Amino acid sequence: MNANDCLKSMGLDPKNFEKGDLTVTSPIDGAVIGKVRQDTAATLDKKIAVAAKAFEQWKVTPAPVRGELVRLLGEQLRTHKDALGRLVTLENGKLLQEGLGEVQEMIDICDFAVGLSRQLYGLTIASERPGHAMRENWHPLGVVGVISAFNFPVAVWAWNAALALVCGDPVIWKPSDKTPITAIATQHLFESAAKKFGQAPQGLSQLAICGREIASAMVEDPRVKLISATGSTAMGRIVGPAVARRFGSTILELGGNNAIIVAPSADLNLALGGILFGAVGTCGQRCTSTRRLLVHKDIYDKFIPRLKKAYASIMIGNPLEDGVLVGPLIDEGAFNDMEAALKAAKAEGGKITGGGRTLQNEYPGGYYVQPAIVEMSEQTAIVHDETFAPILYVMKYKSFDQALAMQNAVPQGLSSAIFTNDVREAERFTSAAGSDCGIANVNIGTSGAEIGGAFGGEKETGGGREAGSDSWKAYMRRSTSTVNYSSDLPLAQGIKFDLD
Ligand code: UN1
Repeated sequence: MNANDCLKSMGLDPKNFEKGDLTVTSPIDGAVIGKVRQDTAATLDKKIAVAAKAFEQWKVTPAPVRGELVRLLGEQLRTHKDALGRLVTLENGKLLQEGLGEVQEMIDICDFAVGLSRQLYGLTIASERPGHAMRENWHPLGVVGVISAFNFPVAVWAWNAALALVCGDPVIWKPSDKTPITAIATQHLFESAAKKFGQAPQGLSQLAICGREIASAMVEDPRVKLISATGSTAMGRIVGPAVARRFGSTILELGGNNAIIVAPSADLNLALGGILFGAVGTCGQRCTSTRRLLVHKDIYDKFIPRLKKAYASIMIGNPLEDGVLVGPLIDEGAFNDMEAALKAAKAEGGKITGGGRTLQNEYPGGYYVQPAIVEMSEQTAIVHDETFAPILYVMKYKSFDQALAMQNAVPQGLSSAIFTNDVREAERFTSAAGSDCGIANVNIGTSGAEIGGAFGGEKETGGGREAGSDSWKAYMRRSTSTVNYSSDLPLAQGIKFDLD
């Protein structure tokens, strides 16, 4: 199945991808997949108005009815998992397994959201006044703007949209301009679900395909109550303050600089698997990718040669082919960033194994690289940066306290992991005195989180939480109601305010 076959099997006409002003190429070989039409400031403005109107109808549709639409969306995704997963691989370059996994994440969050549509619970609260009842109500918030990155071109939308829709909010989605075709396909599947559902207001889910300048209008528009943005910390520094200025709310899911600690008691086979999937999986282009490895000095000399050997045997190549574990980087810019980071690491004393471009004869238009291991004596300046490429900085530690301090000594705070069989280390790592990240794992790697947990991180990662647990609350507004069912009017705090 090529891209056109994928589109056709989902019910889209490939002819609609022939004339647009944005050309989309595949990272696999640089071939053009299609051309898509971009929004202008005027079309985006209209979409926001349509979404605001849709909100009026959607917010009073009962939540379990809203859930039925999301159930139908999940059904569409199940039916078209193969085609959409393959299209993700073609447009983004991740392995077919990972493309399918991404669509599975969409299905999973739809299932989660359907259940949630009957569980948008508020608290009842004990009132200090006699004959009074107090409770919290969760109400729909309004239009939600979703800004997503190329690396999870469809799943991130689903984490947001499935929750927003059951919470009563219309969604406008600005996908990465590197991956708009999978977004158009996803929107089409949503529209098929909405048609079956039959009661969705027009414009409940819309796409905004545009560059930064036009998207900034959505970020600044007070009709868009929540902006959920996934991308770099640099992007978050622009989006966060712009939304805050108008007192809108944000969910920011920004850069990570995720470390794995390998303790002396670790099961090294488990550690090896977790490190490989985390560091070279998705060609190091997950925000949860493993970027730092902290290995205890007593096992360093035994473990690092094993790791290097495993790296040397990894098959790099076309992500559609069986056996391949590392596909291409997204584009030349990503390759240049990797080269620059390796150059800086070398200048800062790093000892590099791997790195550099490969397969340029077979794929002159694709940027394939050898994943790199960089041994550093300490966490120098470059180790504090997130480079979206398969570079793993490896450092030695002497004591658990030192490992924890190193783990926490970077500006980002998304994911972290420890491989240990020492229960005291494991518990300390996940305790308040342990990892300062939004995700703290034991005996699994830093990447590949399930949707059931709240996903996101601290510090420069932005503090937002998406997907499971109670992340849904960010898509709703809370009102506290006190109802007096007595014949008196007692005041709180015992205040007397009588006329006589
Ligand atoms: C991302 O890279 O933006 O935990 C999200 C993971 C995936 C999500 C990554 N479930 O690796």
